Amino acid sequence: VSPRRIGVIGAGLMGLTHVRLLSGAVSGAEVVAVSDALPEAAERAAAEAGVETVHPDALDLIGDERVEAVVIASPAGTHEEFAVACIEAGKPVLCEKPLAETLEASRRVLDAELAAGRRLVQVGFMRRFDPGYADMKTKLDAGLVGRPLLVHCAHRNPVVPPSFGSEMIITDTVVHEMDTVRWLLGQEIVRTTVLVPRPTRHAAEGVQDPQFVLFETEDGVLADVEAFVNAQYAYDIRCEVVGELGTISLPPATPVLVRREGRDAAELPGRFQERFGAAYVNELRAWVAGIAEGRPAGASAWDGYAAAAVAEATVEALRSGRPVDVALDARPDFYAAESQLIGER
Ligand code: ISE
Repeated sequence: VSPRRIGVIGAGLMGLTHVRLLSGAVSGAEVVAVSDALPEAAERAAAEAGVETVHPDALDLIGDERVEAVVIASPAGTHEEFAVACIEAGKPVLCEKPLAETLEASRRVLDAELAAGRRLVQVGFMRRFDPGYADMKTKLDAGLVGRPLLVHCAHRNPVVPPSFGSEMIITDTVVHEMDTVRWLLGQEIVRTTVLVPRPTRHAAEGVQDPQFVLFETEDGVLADVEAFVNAQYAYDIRCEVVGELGTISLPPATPVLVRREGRDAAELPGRFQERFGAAYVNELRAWVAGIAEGRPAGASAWDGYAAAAVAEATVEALRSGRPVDVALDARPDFYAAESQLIGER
């Protein structure tokens, strides 16, 4: 079978990661075009991966008849325009999180897919493809610990750029737990609260870091998330589900323990690309396989829209210091049946 021809929009940190993984770790796919607002970035990515075509304009890449499917890894403010263009071109699209920059923009992408009547959008919530999280979901769904009651999460980055403000901690970092909690529990988040301790002196002036976020789900489960993006020591992700019969915890990312000179030391990841390397490969493999088999994989446009609704409410909770209800429309049946086919024109 000839490999699926992929176009990648964005040649920055994530775009380059996807170009490299699609070229080197995902059989059945080849990157045939790259675009970036900075031509030299696109040229560099293309040269490195042996990609034949560079499109200065992302819409030209989407319209390129050689491009069969698209990865969007450009800034969040461009996601709506490019995702809608892919839907209108009938091309499957893997859109990096978030689905779009605002709730309204996410709703417009959702409506475009509903109008097309085909599940073409997968959102890049890659933790669903992390082996540890996937095993947690399998054991939860098997009822091993009974009904979940509480979820405890920690999301620690060692450092972020000074431009990474208090609200980005919610929209760019905690957004992962918004999807993870919804996906693990199979429930929507209906209320959100943000509490703040005294800030770390390692955060930029005026940035509230850490933050303590509390989600309540539609069936009354409470999920707390410690978000700490200037934790200094490592990239450290924790997740524990507490059920009526026991708990299920994310395994440590440490592959090996080294004992020497009287110490027992574990190597901790320093960056999210390292901690979730397998998740990114698995996500791309599932996306490419899903296209070939005509069935969607991973987070849908609905999941991206629901995460945007939770993010909007959580930013409001941070600003107001009060609990905020999540304004979420009813989920269309189109997204209830997981077997929705991508189909081919
Ligand atoms: C980044 O965009 C990610 O996706 C990482 O998983 C997250 O830990 C980091 O805080 C984000 O900036």
